[in-house]
Amino acid sequence: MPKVLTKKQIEQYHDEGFISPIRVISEKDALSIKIQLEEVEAQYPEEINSESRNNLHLSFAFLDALAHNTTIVDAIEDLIGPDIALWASVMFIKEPSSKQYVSWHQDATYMGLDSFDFPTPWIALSPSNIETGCMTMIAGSHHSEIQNHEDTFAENNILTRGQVIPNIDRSKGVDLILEPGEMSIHHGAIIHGSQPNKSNQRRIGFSLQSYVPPSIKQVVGKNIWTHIRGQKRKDINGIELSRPNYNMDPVTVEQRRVAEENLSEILYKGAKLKRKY
Ligand SMILES: O=C(O)CCC(=O)C(=O)O
Repeated sequence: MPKVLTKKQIEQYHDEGFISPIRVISEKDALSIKIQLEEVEAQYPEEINSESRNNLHLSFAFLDALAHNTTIVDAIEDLIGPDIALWASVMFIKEPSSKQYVSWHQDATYMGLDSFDFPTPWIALSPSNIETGCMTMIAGSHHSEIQNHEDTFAENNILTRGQVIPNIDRSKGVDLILEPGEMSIHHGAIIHGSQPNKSNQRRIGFSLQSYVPPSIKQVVGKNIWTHIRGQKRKDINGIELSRPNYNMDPVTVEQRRVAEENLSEILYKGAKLKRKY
């Protein structure tokens, strides 16, 4: 018996490559997380900024709590089973009336994992819709192989390499409209992207990228993970990360540095340039 998802939602994930929307927390709680986020952005600008946006769940306890949120993890368990680790997280912020966008891509391309079959929840901390630049998915595209991606390093493209899959027909896209506190879940091989934020408010999405079962291994860099639920991974030469006891816990802030260096090596392997995110 699934814990959170319906049979139909599980089928939709497998058939179309995504599920949306799923309520995780109330709008009020999402606003409270947004307020905490903006407080730490002001207080620790070196730790959290547009270039330092990965693995913030290691620096900030309120984001660690979201990564362990029961509704999110129950939904993931419905898809991948009871033994769950988190590989990384990314805070995707598009500023009001900005040109930042995300080109068509498949997450699994550069993640260094030996499978493409893993789910990513994306939690809206502000409204995510056509005006603010929500994610758009090409339904069913996860059934095909990983496509050729061209690295563009385009200035306003907020993907690491500005990698893009050319010639995607946007008219086939499905826009994932989310209210604050709702999430979508997408498959590691689905083709997706997002347009600029034309509104006068920030568009903030926390991408838990991704939850993996023990059968999926890191094969490009070191395997460094956060244990979430069930049996702990026992990977030889792997590192299990700790959880922050409070914001800017020095133990996990230091672990974040190690995880970031490793992630950067993996994401930019073979690239001509390396950006700071
Ligand atoms: O936040 C966005 O617009 C894109 C996020 C994304 O590509 C992802 O979470 O995989």
